Amino acid sequence: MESQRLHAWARVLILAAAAAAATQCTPSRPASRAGGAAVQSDLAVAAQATYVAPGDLDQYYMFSSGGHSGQIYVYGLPSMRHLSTIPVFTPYPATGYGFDDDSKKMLGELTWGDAHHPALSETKGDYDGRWLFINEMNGRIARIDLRDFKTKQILGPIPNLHGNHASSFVTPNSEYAMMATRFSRPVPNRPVGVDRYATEYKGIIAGIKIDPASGEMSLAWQLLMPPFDYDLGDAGKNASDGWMFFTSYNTERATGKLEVTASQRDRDYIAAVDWRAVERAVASGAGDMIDGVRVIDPQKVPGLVFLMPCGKSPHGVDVAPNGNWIVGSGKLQGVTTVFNFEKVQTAIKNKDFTGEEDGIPVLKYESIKDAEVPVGLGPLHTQFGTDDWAYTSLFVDSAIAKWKLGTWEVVDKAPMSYSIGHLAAAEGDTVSPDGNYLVGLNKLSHGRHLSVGPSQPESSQLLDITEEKMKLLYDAFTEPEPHYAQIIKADKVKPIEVYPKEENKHPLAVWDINQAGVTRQGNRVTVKMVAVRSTLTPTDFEVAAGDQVTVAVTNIEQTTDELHGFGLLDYNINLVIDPGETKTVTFTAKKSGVFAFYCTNFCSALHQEMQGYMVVK
Ligand code: K7E
Ligand code: CUA
Repeated sequence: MESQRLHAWARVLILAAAAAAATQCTPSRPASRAGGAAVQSDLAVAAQATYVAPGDLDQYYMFSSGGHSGQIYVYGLPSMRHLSTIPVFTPYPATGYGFDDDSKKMLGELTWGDAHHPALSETKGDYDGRWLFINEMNGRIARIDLRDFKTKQILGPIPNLHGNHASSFVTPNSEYAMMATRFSRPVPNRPVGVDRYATEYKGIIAGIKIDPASGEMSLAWQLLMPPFDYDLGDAGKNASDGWMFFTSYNTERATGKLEVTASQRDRDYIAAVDWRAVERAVASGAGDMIDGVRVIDPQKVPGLVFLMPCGKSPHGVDVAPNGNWIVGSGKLQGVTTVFNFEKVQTAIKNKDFTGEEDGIPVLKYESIKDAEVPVGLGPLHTQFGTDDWAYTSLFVDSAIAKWKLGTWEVVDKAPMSYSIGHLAAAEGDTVSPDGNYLVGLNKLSHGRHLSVGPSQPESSQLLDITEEKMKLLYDAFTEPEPHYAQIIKADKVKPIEVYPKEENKHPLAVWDINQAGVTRQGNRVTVKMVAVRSTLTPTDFEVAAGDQVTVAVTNIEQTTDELHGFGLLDYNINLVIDPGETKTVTFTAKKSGVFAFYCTNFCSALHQEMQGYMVVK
């Protein structure tokens, strides 16, 4: 009882502190007693600002990386409701992902992926609502079609590049998504001792070409880089369109206890890549084929990559909407550094270099820097709002700093609970951010939700950024593991409600129950099945033990939300078929006997009758 009262009191204090901080410049100032009424009305305002009444819809979609859950979580803003889970790198029985032939093939041998950075497709630097890309540490990148919110392609693991963290940043007209190595290793991969890391291990930056019509990704080229740990990236836009920026740490080229050995230098680098120049070099036949990929060594083709010194162990690099400012956050510094792209170009032209790394020129820091903004401790990532406002997450300070591009003045801080990593602003990576909302994606949450045991629920915090002071509106549970998210205006996304019958070109589709049935060729059996309320036709079928069986289920419904499932017991088979869709599953009938199949998605009053048998003789 005593501890419960204490707990409640602690919560009041935390809320009061958060509300107070929203109206004070100094974070975490405890509210005075006299402030109680003000706190109360602040909370009421916050509650109203996030309340989406029954029947109303949210204004924004937020696509949130699920980290090593391998999935993407879709939230609505401002309600912060979790609307949907898009399985990408991990099987997900709820949608049958990873069970049917196509998605199983797409996942390959890996049943997990550590996803980090979703990137919406762009046209002229604006989110266009067509596709969503996301990277994964096992050297893969995926494309989700926002027409149906389904994963359509997983490219990789691609050769040479190991630990794909600095990805999937998309260029302003979706020409490319990018990839870069976190864990350098020998290229091509071979067993070379770690003692030869500094000279024989290499990093890779890869350009993943995106087909402008279909979104299909292909590996276009790779750059051979010094063995640094490439961490994050952002594409140039407007003034810097055609360039790509990647942060790196461990420019010490150290091994072992990196927390010590890779924190020696005061500055690491941002690699600036002129990707149009890389394209020209590729077109002229530069580079060598390594493991089937065209790899260019910048040592042999000068002018493709330049290194911008950035303070210490930088994490995020973020290009401002005008494209001229490049913000690099040194996580072991108290400042975030703003570079000026025009100055970068001048320094390149004047060969204003202070050295080189494996033949790549290092630009003179003083010549390319515009400002060191004293944002606070542990700056990680920066997002942008309207009117040149910038917002930087501070992991160590556990806060967000609001500051102004151009004047470099820090005007506000909002405490985060706790230890913010990424942050996402509405349309925040575009050439014209919306302002309105900012979401802090926190790494820890201790005490912000009901306890569910040692693994605490993760927390995201929604802020109103329309006014001078940032205002905390809402704490939302976030599916782990939060990394980056992007927020797009809801009306830019135009999802379909059913797959139109005329678009279904699946060779095994059947739209008439009279055409459903079993055909056999040798020991290959094909079952064409129709799913419609409330029967799976054929209702039973026979095969022989050892047969290779393909069941193709077509859901012939053209009604919204009328999904059917096909669960086959004891065979680990679980399909979910959307209206108008055909899915197949192929298996060997190893076990003999009688096995029930049934619809797993509740579809009608007679859903429970939607069942049948497979007899294996
Ligand atoms: Cu983008 Cu979380 Cu992979 Cu920063 S990382 S926090
Ligand atoms: Cu079909 Cu339940």
